[in-house]
Amino acid sequence: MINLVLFGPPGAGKGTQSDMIKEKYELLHLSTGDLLRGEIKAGTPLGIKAKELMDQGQLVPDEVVIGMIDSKIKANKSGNGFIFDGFPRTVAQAEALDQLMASNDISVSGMVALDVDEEELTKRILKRGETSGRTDDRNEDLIRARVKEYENKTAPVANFYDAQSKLKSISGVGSIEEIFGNLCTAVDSL
Ligand code: B4P
Repeated sequence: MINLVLFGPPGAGKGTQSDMIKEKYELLHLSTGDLLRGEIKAGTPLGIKAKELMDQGQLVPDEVVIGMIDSKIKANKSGNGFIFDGFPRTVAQAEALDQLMASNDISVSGMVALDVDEEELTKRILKRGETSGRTDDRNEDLIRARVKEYENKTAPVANFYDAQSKLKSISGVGSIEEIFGNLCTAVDSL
């Protein structure tokens, strides 16, 4: 069983690489961003609140995303494993994930971080915004706010896994196939 945390700043390519990783290793892909966008599309009270925060480049409260992930782990714990994309995004979420996994007799195998500089992130997200319809992709100020939120609240999550000797970093710049090759090497070594 492989339980992979794919980590990186907004626009680092987590979603892009997750789609390929889930096929190769037959993992269940859990993207909190996708789950939240599903709630927004369905017009649920959770989605309405989440949209407000996401449109300001802010994170959604920990208990909301932890609750969404909890039920998915319980329902799928007998499969080949999970790829967590965009989760955990705070140290509190990382602690909660460890507890959720332990209560299901499984554990996080490791985290792979995709390194990409801010200029490249901004370029990618603005380009995605031309077609994605995502209101959080629409301008540079908002993207900067998301990167700031990442630096303040999410970057410390890498230290959390590093302290458990579970962190590997690879470059997230280059062709999608090249990055996928390096990511598979990192996953195989977990
Ligand atoms: P997410 O949906 O996780 O979105 P993301 O960080 O923007 O994207 P990702 O890294 O997956 O980039 P992608 O592959 O698409 O989060 C959105 C929001 O939801 C957050 O801001 C937050 O408000 C909320 N949220 C989500 N999870 C949360 C949590 N756990 N706690 C609290 N709040 C949470 O790649 C980006 C673009 O780059 C794409 O267009 C892609 O085609 C392109 N690209 C990918 N790889 C490339 C490459 N190698 N070269 C060139 N372009 C590339």
